[in-house]
Amino acid sequence: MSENSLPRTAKRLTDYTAPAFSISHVDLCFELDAEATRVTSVLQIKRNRADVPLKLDGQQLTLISIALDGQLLDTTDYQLDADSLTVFTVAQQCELTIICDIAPQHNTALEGLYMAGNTYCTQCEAEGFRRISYFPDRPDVLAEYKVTIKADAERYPYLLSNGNKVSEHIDSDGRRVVQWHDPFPKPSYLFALVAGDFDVLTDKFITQSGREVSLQLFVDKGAITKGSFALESLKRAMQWDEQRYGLEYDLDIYMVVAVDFFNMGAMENKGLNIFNSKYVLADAASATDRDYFNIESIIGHEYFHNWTGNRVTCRDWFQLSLKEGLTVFRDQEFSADMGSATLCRIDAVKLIRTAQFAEDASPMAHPIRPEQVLEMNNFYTVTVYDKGAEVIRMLQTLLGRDTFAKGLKLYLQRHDGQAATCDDFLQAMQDVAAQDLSQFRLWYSQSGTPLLTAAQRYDATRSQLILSLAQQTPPTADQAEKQPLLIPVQIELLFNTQASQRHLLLLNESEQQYLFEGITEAPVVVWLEHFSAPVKLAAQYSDDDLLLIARQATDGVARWDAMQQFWSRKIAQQVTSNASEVALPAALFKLLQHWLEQPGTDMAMTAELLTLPDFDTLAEQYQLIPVDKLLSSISRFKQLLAEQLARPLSSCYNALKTGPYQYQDNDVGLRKLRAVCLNYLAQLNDNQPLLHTHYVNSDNMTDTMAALAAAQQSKAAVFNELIADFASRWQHDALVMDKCFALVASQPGEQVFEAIDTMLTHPLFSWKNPNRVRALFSAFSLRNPQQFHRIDGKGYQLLADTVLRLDPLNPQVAARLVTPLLSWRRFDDERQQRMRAALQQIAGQSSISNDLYEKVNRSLD
Ligand code: B3K
Ligand code: ZN
Repeated sequence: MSENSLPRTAKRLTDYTAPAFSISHVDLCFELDAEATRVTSVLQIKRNRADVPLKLDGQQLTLISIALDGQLLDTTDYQLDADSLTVFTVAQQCELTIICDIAPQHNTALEGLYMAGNTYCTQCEAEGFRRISYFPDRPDVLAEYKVTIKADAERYPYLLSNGNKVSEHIDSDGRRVVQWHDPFPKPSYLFALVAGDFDVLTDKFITQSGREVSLQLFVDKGAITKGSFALESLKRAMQWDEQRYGLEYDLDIYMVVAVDFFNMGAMENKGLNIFNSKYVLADAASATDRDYFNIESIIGHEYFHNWTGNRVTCRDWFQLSLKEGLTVFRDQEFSADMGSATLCRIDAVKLIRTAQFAEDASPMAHPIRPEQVLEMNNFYTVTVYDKGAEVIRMLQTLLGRDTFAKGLKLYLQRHDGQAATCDDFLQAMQDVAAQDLSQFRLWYSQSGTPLLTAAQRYDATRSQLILSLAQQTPPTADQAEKQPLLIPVQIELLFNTQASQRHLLLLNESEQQYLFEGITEAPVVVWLEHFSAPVKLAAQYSDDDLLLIARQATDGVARWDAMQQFWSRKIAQQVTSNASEVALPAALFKLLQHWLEQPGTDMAMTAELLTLPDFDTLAEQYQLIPVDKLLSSISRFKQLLAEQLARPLSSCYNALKTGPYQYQDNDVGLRKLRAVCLNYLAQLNDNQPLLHTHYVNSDNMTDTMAALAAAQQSKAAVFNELIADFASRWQHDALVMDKCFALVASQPGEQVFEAIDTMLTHPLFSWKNPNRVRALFSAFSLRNPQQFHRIDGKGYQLLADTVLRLDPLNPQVAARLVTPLLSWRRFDDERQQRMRAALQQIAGQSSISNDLYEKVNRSLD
């Protein structure tokens, strides 16, 4: 927490200077105590620059003593302020010993060392280590760590840190004392410590070079059976990285700990990953297919960081996408290889089209390598992560898979053990590809979503096809001027004969034309196949063209996308048509019916083809979002489909049966398609008993959630009955109660406000637990457009009150929650006024965190 009176100056990428001091070794000793943990830190320091004092970062630390080469310093030798400790005179080389106390029990921000229930754990990325001890807390200071942990032996059977365990004994005070050593130099953000009592799941992995790695998964007592999927996923990830990129794990032990209080998904600390328990624990009864998918993907993500992030880390935090964009790309490729590649890609595209496009259009717009940051935690964004992954994907498309893999190898070899930059990465790619990537580099520095305009002209007499592409990136809040980018545009030409051609077009100017000879009929062009670039597309398609692509395109993503475009157009027509009802072509119903009657082998894909775009996807096509008209148009078309297709929906639903629950591709697809059918059928009044039956007959959480979600969206009376049963059945399981909280908070009716109030009194709800807070309030603000965007502003007010209540406890979570309010300029006057009032109420508080300050101020500027 900073006072408003403190200077709040953003850091800039251009101000980077190399560290004035390096630290070769860190020796840390922790004497754990909830109220006063004593941290002794011995640093071996080397000066890199003359004439500068030694300035260390530190926050919320109680300094006990400092000694330089064994000599205690007195207060005239150093200066202490709220964020740093400066030692005036330091030799070329020295040993600095700092003792301070911290209070994990009172650390509700969940940064640094804190208590997750009875477990001590840490979160140091980005700048949490400075809450543990005074240190140059920046990613380009890499040191070798030795860690000693002392704690009550009975209450803390497991004392964990990075690297390999060196020794363990009980001392004369009955304390367990464990020592760890991590041989790989690392920045402070990768430091980790965990102390607690757990159930442990163990296994081993033999690497491709024959080394044995011990795998250990630590979970809450009693949860051991829920850990096996995560552990199996880890082994799959280890094997995949060896096969795809030849990358092998490097320590003798790999530990994963699941904790119940965590600000995000997980953290890749060297050799000791710490996970939000939501992304570790799973069984059929309590986890959905989506939960299983997420666990595998996040376990993979954190594992892949061992090379892309840990062995080669970031020089400064502006380079975050160097490790995150790349590692998201790697986890996406892993998930694609483990299950349905098309579905994975569709998921990624949905995220870009909703959250990332929205971020580009918001006051927080930034390039994947931001240039100016006040609070680093605000930049762990969908732009840095997911657009960053799209940029890496484009590079792979441009260079080809093999050259890209070689480039990655060269980058890792060249920079192993170093803190690198995005430019270093691109340089390695450029060196292997012998291709000039200077224009491609703009993707790193330019924010915003390019708009691609595509057109075609066919000349039958010459058998020529001329394709034209134009690009234009609208100005963003952070950058007015934009330049043309290098955009890979994959296309497929579909001919009546069912023949097709695929090409890769490179667009590097504002406008370009491409000539194809020997084309004997006018094709339908599938533009931007597989979403080959993170751009918006304007192409002149007829309804028939889109339905043809949806039927015939080779790429599943393109087929799904054609249906999305079809619906976006119909909904846009409905939005502008005032009272008259936009008709749907008979060919559409025929096609949908065909899919329902013959869902094929990839049923998850069929489910996607049958699903309308959601509110957020549609909203990104408007500068000024027509909230009410969008909602009513979506709902009208959904109702129409349910009525017109009632019979095939019902037959399809009845024909789909699975055996006992398994997380396996075919079954996942089948459950997904059944859920889509159920969702439509729930729109029809005489189908209410079906929801009940689906719920009662379910032997797994996926089907249970399908019934609850369908009941909730259809405003069925049965929802109240089912959710009450669900809440009572799972009242003791916090992770499942999160699903209940989210369903309650996203119900479209106005009773939601009272329902949220009631949930706040639930014994498992806690303002201190980010999962609980997000389950209720992110679900409300992100998945309940009807009530969040109420014209009377009650939804905005609820969010503002929540954010203000949370900020003193956990600024990081508060700042994430506030996001939907920031885009107030994109709504009608009345909503604008109310959203702005909510933001002003937040900005007007005498003391708000830097996290919140940066976002709210950028928005009100
Ligand atoms: N690197 C962490 C994220 C840390 C977020 C700090 N606010 C998890 C990940 O991306 O793997
Ligand atoms: Zn990551």
